[in-house]
Amino acid sequence: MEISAIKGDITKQTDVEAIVNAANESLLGGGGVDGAIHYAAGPGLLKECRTLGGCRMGEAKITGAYNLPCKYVIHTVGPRWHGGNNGEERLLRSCYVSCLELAVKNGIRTIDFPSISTGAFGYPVEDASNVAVAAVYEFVKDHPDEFDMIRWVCFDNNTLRYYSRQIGLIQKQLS
Ligand code: AR6
Repeated sequence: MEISAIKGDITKQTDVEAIVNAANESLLGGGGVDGAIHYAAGPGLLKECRTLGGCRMGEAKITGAYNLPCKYVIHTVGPRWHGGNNGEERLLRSCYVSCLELAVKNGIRTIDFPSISTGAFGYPVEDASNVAVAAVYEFVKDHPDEFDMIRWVCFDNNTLRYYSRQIGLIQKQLS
């Protein structure tokens, strides 16, 4: 079982069954990683998303992956940052848990996450990485045999640095 962070484009990963999309409530596309995923998947993805009736913040929905190299896309809606006292942490944690629950339900053992909420939604990346990495380790502790790989694909060096550091800190505590 591997938990890791790499730098890259999440739409280009060829060794995972599912990638997570940082979407908005409409599930009808947008900019950032959402735009990149819809562009790479092709119009079939939008067509399937139209049938889903959107998604609430902190929840997740699963679709096929169409022209992407993976099998599934798990769409989640992160919180918008409003200073940190508006449930942002609870909602961000809920995104990770909802995605991992959907993965388990669908027999997905390898999954890539983007840095949910830290782009257009403005969540400070250091805080988001702490919440995200803690949520994943906690989930895996309760589901020890369900995954082979959980990985963040970070688009820039700064984001990668925070996720790598947080993973390193937790791994040190556990060893
Ligand atoms: N691969 C990996 N990470 C990426 C990629 C990519 N191809 N492209 C961008 N990122 P954002 P959010 C990084 O804004 O903050 C959309 O319009 C990006 O650098 O994509 O959750 C949706 O429709 C950043 O580190 O997502 C929503 O309306 C991270 O992905 C809204 O933005 C997240 O940035 C969601 O905002």
